This record gives sequence, C-alpha cells and structure tokens, in this order.
Amino acid sequence: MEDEAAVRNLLCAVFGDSEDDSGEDGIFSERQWEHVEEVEGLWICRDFLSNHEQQELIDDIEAVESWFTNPNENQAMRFGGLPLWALNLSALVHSCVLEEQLSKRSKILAREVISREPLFDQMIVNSYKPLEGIGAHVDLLRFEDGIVILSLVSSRVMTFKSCEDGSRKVGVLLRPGDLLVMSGEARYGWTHEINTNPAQQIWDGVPVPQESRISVTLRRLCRQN
Ligand SMILES: O=C(O)CCC(=O)C(=O)O
Repeated sequence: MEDEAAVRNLLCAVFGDSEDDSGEDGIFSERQWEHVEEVEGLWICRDFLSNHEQQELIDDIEAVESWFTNPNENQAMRFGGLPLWALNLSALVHSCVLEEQLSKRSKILAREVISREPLFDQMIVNSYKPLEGIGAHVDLLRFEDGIVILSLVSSRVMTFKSCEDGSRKVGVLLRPGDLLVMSGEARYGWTHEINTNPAQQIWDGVPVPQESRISVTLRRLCRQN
C-alpha cells in the first residue's frame, strides 16, 4: 500500500535501514492503534517506535541535546525551531495518523488539525525519576487542539479525570514506545496526571515497576488573530 510504503521510507530516512525488521529489536515497529472508549478523542498507538527507534531517540535527546546531564534538571522546552529529531518525530506522527485514518477510517485527529502546517511547533521533554509524576492538569489553552505524548524508557499509568464529573476516572498504561494522542474531549474536557497517588501505579492488579521515564510532548501554539 502506498501509505505504508511512505511511512517505511520516512522511517528509513529517520532511523536508517536494517535487514532485520521482524524481531523485537527490528527497525520497524508493529504499530497498533487503540481508541480509549471511555474518553472521546483519546488514542494510543502501541509500539509507535520499536526498541531500536526508541534508543536512537533517547541518544539524540541525551547526547545531541545534552539535556538531563545535570540530575536536578527534569524538563526541557522548545518553542519554534524544533530540533531535527523532533521535526522527524512530528513528520512520523503525521504519516502514521494519516495512514491509520485513511486505511481504517479512524478519526484520530480532525481534518483541520492533521492538515495544519506545521503540525507541531512546541515541545517539552520530561525526565522522571522513579515515583515522580505530574499533577492533574489540562494543557494550557494557548496550545491548539491535537497533542501527542511519546513515552520512553519505562511504563507509567496515566490517569484521566473528567472535568465535569471528577468521579469518572480512566487509567491508561503507557509503555515505552507508545504514543498517546489527545484531541477534542480528551484534550479539553479531561485532566491527565501521573503518580500523584503512587497507589495508582497498579495495572491489572500488578504493580508497575517504577523506573526512570522520559516523555516527549508535541503541541502547537495558538496563532494570534
Ligand atoms: O510525561 C507525560 O507523559 C505527561 C506530560 C504532560 O502532561 C505535560 O508535560 O504537560
């Protein structure tokens, strides 16, 4: 299929070519999109990046950017002028969402979001130590609809709470390589948080091992009228 070929070509351009694309550490991931039924507009792309791709990205983040070499630093932000690796990541999000929307008629991002240029122009990279998290929040309204978060290194449960009815809570397990996409209701009508209550780090009755974690959030600033 043409779209699949386009995504493969983009991956080759970003992460290089490999003869082994089948094993766990193969270049190409086995992407699987899941809609979180309870929260409209919340999607997770499982294995968005393969182990190899994740490692390449972590190397870029840690070495190329020299971020987080100081243990007291845990957040890095960029507005506009995104580094090449983030532009490549953004291009990959674009192709993968588009491919899924065209092939399965899934509505992951609205037409005006997926067709805007650039898709993202702001980035936050968060580095978490074990047991660290982020408080419940809705992303600032100065950012447009359509926000993605890539999880790296280790898993965490992220909890969504309805802004209208705080008793409506939905947990999602984010594994290394997973991409979370929030739009519409999920972006504006639910808060998201990690680890504000460590007891939440239980998934299917089993504790989620608390290791360091890195996340990359891509968003776009609202244009001034
Ligand atoms: O680290 C995460 O997965 C969430 C990041 C986030 O919500 C934020 O930076 O606003």
